[in-house]
Amino acid sequence: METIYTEKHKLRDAKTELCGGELVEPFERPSRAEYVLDRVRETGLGPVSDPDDFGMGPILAIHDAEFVEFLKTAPARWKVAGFNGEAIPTTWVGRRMSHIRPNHVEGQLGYYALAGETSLTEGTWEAAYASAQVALTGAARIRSGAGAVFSLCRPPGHHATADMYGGYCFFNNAAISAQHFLDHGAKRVAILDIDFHHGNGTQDIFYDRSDVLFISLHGDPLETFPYHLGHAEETGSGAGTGFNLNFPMPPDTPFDVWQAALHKGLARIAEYKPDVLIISLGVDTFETDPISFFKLKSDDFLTMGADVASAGLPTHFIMEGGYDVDEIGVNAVNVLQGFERANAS
Ligand code: SP5
Ligand code: ZN
Repeated sequence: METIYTEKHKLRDAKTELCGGELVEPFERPSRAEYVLDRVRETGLGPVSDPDDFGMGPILAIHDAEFVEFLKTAPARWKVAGFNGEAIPTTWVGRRMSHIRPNHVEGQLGYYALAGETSLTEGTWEAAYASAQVALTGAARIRSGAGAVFSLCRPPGHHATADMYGGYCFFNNAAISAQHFLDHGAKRVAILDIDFHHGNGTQDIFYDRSDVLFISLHGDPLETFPYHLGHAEETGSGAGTGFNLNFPMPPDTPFDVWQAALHKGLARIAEYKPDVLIISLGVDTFETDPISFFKLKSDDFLTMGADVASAGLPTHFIMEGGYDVDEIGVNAVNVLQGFERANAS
């Protein structure tokens, strides 16, 4: 399987994350992608290629233009406003407050952030742009006939909505990939999100549409990030009713329980008959992930890869989360190797 990767992810290198009332070293750090790349090379998974440049068009097919401009300019504007730390929101649009966009950069952070842990920094926009190009290049390979591709995206994307960033995400790589397939002849795309956290951004972007089926397995939002979306009752709206499927699960969920939800999701995908399957691949379901609470073991990632292969679809793997950095390479590549071994046998 080919991997798409660029070193430009290193431009996303925040020094601070707001965590438990302290500013700590971010969990989402450059070494994550390095360890995954090392493991891709060590296992001989396949060639590693640079992304092509598809420009802003496919990003703007998903994201609001003023939001994109805000991400690009906010770090410099934050400095000009006289602030010394990295840009983090201090306000939110609370219930019954106005959705009029403020002029001041501090107010705009509150307007565009869906979470406060993610600092905006110089370089973030360029890294997020490159991450989207990685996903677009992976999608193009599938369109050219590849059976499976691994887009080693960083920063991740599944928490980003059309006009909100947060949860370490800026551009929604999976959504950008899905729309790219639809704009080039696909009729139906399924996105299966197996990151520990609910893919609130992807759900929100496609919530009223039937041309994208969104399925997410995740920690119950009553107990964990992103807290305010991801309940089982969220099944889509309007034309999208029945095309959104959430499987929230409680603390300490072991693999057999998680896998039963995966099988239900795969059954729905089989019924939907998509032209292509996108996997939002987070490995923060791992038992020692520092910010998550599922109990999956490294070998379980091989099994889930084989299960995904049983769908028999062109499959675009897009990297999302995973914060036990020492094990992220083994766990992520195990999914891909499990997929490939199942296809070979
Ligand atoms: C892409 C992705 O996986 N994003 C996850 C964003 C999670 N952000 C909130 C992290 C909260 C960390 N709290 C620390 C708890 C330590 N036990
Ligand atoms: Zn996650």
